[in-house]
Amino acid sequence: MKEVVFSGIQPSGSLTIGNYLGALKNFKPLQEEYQCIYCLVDLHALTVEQDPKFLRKNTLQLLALYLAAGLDPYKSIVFIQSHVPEHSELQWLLNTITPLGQLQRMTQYKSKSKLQEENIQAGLLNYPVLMASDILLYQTKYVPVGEDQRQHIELTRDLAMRFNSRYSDTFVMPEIMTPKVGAKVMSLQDPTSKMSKSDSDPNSYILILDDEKTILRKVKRAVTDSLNNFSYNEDQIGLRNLIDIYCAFEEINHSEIVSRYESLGYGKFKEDLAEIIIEGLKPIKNRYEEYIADRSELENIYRMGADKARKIAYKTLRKAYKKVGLIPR
Ligand code: AQP
Repeated sequence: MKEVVFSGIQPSGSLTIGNYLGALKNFKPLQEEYQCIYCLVDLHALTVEQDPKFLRKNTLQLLALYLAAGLDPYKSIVFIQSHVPEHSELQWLLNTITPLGQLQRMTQYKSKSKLQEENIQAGLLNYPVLMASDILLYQTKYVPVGEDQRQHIELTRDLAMRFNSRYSDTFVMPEIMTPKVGAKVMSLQDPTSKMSKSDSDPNSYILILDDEKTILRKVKRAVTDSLNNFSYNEDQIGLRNLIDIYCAFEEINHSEIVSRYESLGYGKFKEDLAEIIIEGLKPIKNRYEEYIADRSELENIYRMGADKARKIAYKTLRKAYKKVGLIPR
């Protein structure tokens, strides 16, 4: 029996290179060694207001990107979260053992609730419990995600531990799996905050599907500093972020980049970086165009994925229901 890897991405917009380097890029190589389950977490996207038309479009776009990034729907299970109702059902059980205070301390809740300060929705607070349910339903061992999800994985572990110790062993204890570089790509306009697909400033992020000119323009506009000192350090966080992006695309060490560009300067570095991003994304973009054009194939894939996912999810849910004293259906 292979160990299980589970991860998901929200169709809350078009994917950034942050989503790519922190998560998507790392999905494909795991398929050989593990039973991989990759979800399109559409219910999570509802924690902020979505235009229904765009949500549908973004969900199919995300599926096409998963496939373009090399996910094989016959090796991995690829499905849409809302097609497997067990996710919401297990969430309810987990809600009953989740302390409110722990949810209120979540960094992502604190930052996103600022954007809806007048009218904070309960779904935003509860989102990490749904994420715990996503992970625990599949007896997941590893969760490949970006660094911003660490706190949510910790909560998932706490809930698994609480449930297991109250009702006996039910869930596998999951572990976070983050990439060595690219685990936290920062905004190009404000390198103190992370790059996000829902940022209101499009210059703060690069999308996987951005065209070449746009990528070059965004990289050139990226905030650096006026020190004119090409080095990798804590005081030059804008430059450091760009070097990290370079390292993640090229899979080389930052000291190699510093020695390559210390005499060439910021301008040449930015030009080359844009080129590296463009080249790195090109194969995915090309394959994406093929997948997105075949709507019926996308439908076959997500239906097949949901059928497989439901079989596993139902088994776990049934076990959890029995343990807490619910009469099996
Ligand atoms: N800036 C980032 N650097 C590295 N990894 C990142 N991830 C997100 N941003 C970065 C990783 O991408 C995966 C999918 O994330 P998500 O869509 O489920 O939610 P998110 O973390 O909230 O991503 P965004 O882009 O910030 O979306 P919005 O703006 O909708 O909230 C996760 O593995 C995440 O760690």
